[in-house]
Amino acid sequence: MAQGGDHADGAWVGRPLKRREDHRLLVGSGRYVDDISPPGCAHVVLLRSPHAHALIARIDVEAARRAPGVVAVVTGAEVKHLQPMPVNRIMPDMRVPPHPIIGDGIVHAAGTPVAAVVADTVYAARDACDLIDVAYEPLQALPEPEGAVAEGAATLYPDIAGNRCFTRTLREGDAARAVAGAARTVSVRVVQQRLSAVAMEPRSVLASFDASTDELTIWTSCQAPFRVRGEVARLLDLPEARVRVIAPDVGGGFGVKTGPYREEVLLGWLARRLGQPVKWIATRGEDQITTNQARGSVCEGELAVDAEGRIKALRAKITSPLGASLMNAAPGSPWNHARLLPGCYVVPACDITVTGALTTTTPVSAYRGAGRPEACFVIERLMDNAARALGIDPAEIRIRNFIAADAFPFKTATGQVYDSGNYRLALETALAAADYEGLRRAQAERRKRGEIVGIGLCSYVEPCALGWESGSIKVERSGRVTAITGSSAHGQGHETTFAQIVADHLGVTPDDVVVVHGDTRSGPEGFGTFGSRSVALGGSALQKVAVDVREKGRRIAANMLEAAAADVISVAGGFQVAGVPQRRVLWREVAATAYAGGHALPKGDTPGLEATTYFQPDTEVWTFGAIVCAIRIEAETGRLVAERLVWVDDAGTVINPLLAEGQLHGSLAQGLGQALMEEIVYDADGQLVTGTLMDYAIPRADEVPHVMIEKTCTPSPRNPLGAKGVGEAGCIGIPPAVVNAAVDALAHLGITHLDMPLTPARLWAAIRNAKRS
Ligand code: MCN
Repeated sequence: MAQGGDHADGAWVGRPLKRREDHRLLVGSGRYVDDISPPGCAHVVLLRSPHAHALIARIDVEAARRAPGVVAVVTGAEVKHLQPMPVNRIMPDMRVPPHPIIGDGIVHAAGTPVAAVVADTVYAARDACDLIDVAYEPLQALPEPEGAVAEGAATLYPDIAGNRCFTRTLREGDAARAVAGAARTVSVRVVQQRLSAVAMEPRSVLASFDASTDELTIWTSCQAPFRVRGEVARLLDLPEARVRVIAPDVGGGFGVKTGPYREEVLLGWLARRLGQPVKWIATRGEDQITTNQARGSVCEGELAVDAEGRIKALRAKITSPLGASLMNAAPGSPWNHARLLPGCYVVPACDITVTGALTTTTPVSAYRGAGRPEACFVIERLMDNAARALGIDPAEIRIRNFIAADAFPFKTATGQVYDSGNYRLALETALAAADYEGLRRAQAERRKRGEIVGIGLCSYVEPCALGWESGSIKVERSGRVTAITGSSAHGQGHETTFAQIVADHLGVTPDDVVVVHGDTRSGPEGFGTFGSRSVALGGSALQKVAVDVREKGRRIAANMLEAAAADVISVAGGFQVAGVPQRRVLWREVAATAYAGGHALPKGDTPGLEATTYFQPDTEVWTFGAIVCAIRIEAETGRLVAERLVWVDDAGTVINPLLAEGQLHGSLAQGLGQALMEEIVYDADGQLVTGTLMDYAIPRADEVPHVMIEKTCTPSPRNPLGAKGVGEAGCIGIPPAVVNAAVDALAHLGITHLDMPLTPARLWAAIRNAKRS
């Protein structure tokens, strides 16, 4: 029996369709939170602490309450009865500091709200904020993670000893013994700079309460509306059925908008209490100081190898900043940092400890990569150091240590189960495309002429698709299809990608499929979009449920055609009796029968033509890839120029190559931003020095180099599509490739390590200091 979804000639999966989402965004018809203004909407401005760590000795809001246009002024005392903000306690024995909706009595980070002003206009609310009189008694700030957990550091929370939120150790084999018996050990100390995501749309929330239905609706610029709904309902003690969360068009999330954030809870509370809609739109500066930052860890890594460069053991001590209050996903990045350290390699023994440090700063949590970039950076720097120590080519040492293509599923020393991979093929494909040998010859020549040129490699893994996702499909009376996903796209193009998947399995075209997402009212419970999970999980859920609906359609069609279901095949637009094209019914005819119900239905089938499913694989899927990066550094200015960038990314089955490549370009820009220019800086008092885009540099289009993208395809056995994720690869692979290239360029000066960002000033100083010594 031929199955639908076998429409080999008309297969939509694999086609580089342009995003159907783009037109409305490009012509300015996008609808973001700030575009929505219900009648009577008031505006919320939050007064935020200028101090990193301070007692609030007194707060007087009376003058603000009397100011023109002011509807209400709320302090921490009025909302302290609310349940605490959530955190995903994935680490054992986590000690969780308070995370109040509004600071009350004490603040632990600059930017913590101490009062909320609600007024008719945003200007009136801002003016009223100026009338609030707060007396602070500053306390010691601890912005850096190592300082926060150092012996004798001030205690930030009385019941959290040493400011340690958690410490977790991952051990396999006898790493100490392996190190003692190794031919060489190399080490590296990596200080990952803290980063900001800088989404084009700052965080924004609008809340409205309908007293007649007792229903709270929240529009929020977020990536996971179901999570926000669940937590807002819990914190405000409302049934989830009475809370609706909508993520309209979202102007970028990059992991930092998974939430929930305190503003979502506060606005929900205010809307209900005041009985009028309320809106809060973060200013750029407010976004920079309140939206979770990322990275920031310090890692001491050590790799032991034998005389041929084979890895014997890996040891690491990681200290990760978490900020003053924990975002829901806060422990996720440190955990990824630790568990992903073995990367693409066979590591027989490991001893890895990760500590989460509470710091008097903005929360530190997930941002594109979320621990994957930190882990990859450490192991890839160590591989280069080991190659240099033994005089082995960096490509060769990687090849000697890769997990073999026939060793999957493979369990790493940290207990992770990789699904499929061919790391050697990816690296060799990249080396060939880059003409690695030619590059090395040219490097030797150019060096003779005094040029500073280097070549950097990186091999990476990208775990994706943690958890589950839902999918729901309904064939309408017209024969058109509604597909509802629990994922919540904010730039990835799911409306296009998912339509391709559904079209293939129902025998319709993507134009026949309307993809709905981002509204908790519209479908089954969902998870959201982050961790490069949506295609492998959400796409697979829709694939599975499309097959369920198609099979019901086949049974109804068979009944209508008076044929056995086994003789009916799915064809473009509907079904036919195999080998008899004139005996055919269209989806709209099948749907008409399904919704008519009664005797026209096959025995045992119920009316309707829709289904819902949830998809959860046994383990994550592991995308992988390799990068070759050739750079030059201008000696006079320290400017690093990427001359050749070749990248192989293997995400298994790719649904839409155009969009997948777009994802690589986006994450390349952000990875390059980390490598070359981005850095969140706090001074010793915990003041954010890089609070504006005048101080926090992000790459512009003309600073992103051309990249040659090549592919290998190693499908995942963990989902029916064979798909893995692509969303974060550049943030993972680009920084170590660039830094390895820079160190390669400067090794002859005795430079063995460089911390990011590789700004012209930093490189220029490194070259000058090396020449002096
Ligand atoms: N894709 C594909 N075939 C695959 C995998 C992906 O065709 N095998 C394509 C699809 O078009 C899909 C897109 O790539 O829509 C991304 O798919 P996936 O890798 O599953 O990732 P998610 O959709 O779950 O997106 C999350 C990921 C992450 S973690 C961050 S952070 C990120 C990113 O996506 N943030 C983004 N890309 C972003 N893109 C934009 N424009 N804005 C963000 O905030």
